[in-house]
Amino acid sequence: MPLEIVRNDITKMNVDAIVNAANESLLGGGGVDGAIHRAAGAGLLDECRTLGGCKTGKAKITGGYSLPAKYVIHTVGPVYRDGNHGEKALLESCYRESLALAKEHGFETVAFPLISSGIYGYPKDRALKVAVDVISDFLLENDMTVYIVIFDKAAYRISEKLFADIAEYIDDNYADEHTDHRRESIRMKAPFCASADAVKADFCEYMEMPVEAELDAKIKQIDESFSQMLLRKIDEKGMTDAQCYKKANIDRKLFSKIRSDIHYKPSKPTAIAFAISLELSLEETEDMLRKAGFALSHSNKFDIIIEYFISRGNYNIFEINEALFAFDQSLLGA
Ligand code: AR6
Repeated sequence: MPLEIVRNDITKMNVDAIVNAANESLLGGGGVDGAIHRAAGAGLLDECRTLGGCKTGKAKITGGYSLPAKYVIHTVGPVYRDGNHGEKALLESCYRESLALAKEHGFETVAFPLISSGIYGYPKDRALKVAVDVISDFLLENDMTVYIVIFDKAAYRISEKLFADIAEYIDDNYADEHTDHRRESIRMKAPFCASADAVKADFCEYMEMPVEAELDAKIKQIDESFSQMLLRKIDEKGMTDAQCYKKANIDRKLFSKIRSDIHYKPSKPTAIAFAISLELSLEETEDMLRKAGFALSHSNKFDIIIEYFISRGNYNIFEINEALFAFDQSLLGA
């Protein structure tokens, strides 16, 4: 998955490069900087001494020494004062410059801490938003797997308002299986109906379609697999394949597999990620999920959160993932 938010100690990440939230001297400090220097060993400080420091918003690279990561990209975040001193632009620049260095070195995997969000005081929710926005923009144009590493759960909070809103939506819907009473009554009637035609007519009246047209449409859909529906929808939406899988936060290899195997059965989070990327309505999402053998259920928090976002027309996969993470659910994507 191109962007993953994980809870971990960044010094344990086995990636091409981890990013260090350093200070302008590049000679070590507290927080994540201290942890990285301790885990890397003295060789890291020796190399840092040769770099001549680093300006706020810029980035420099060293080896990883005893870390599992091969390299360390050191960047210097802004000290947060009140948000009116160019802090956001500088923080964006840290992510951009670090990603540019990673790209220049041909890295495939990079892990970031939430820069500036500790000792430098940048509010964590806003620091996370900056990270997600800049990294997702970068991933629209580049192939790389980027991790945002969250050290402690408290560091990762969606806004109180959104959290409360989703919590209320879950409360209202959890385990309260949605029942369409009309559909239910048709189902109930069927066993007692003398004539099959009556049931069919009732069904078609419900669907407000002529019987033959309805049946025709249904039969045509029988043979359409998940993969075929996905490709059809990409065309209908006028998207390119790359736009679709990148927006879905799915990597190219997985997309190629789905494209070349019409019977491919994706995982549920993958199927939902495509529905979000294609901005499908709730009904279309359910249809697409059915083709992969899944459904959205009100007995499941994950599903309710997805429904919450789709029904509000919010298709920002990174925001959805933030909310899923906040509610301890698995994230969307491959
Ligand atoms: N793994 C992942 N994240 C971590 C880890 C870890 N091992 N340790 C802390 N964090 P900070 P800053 C998180 O203070 O705000 C240093 O002294 C932490 O919870 O490390 O950019 C430098 O030398 C927080 O969310 O960096 C500078 O002087 C995030 O990493 C100054 O601190 C960043 O917190 C930089 O301050």
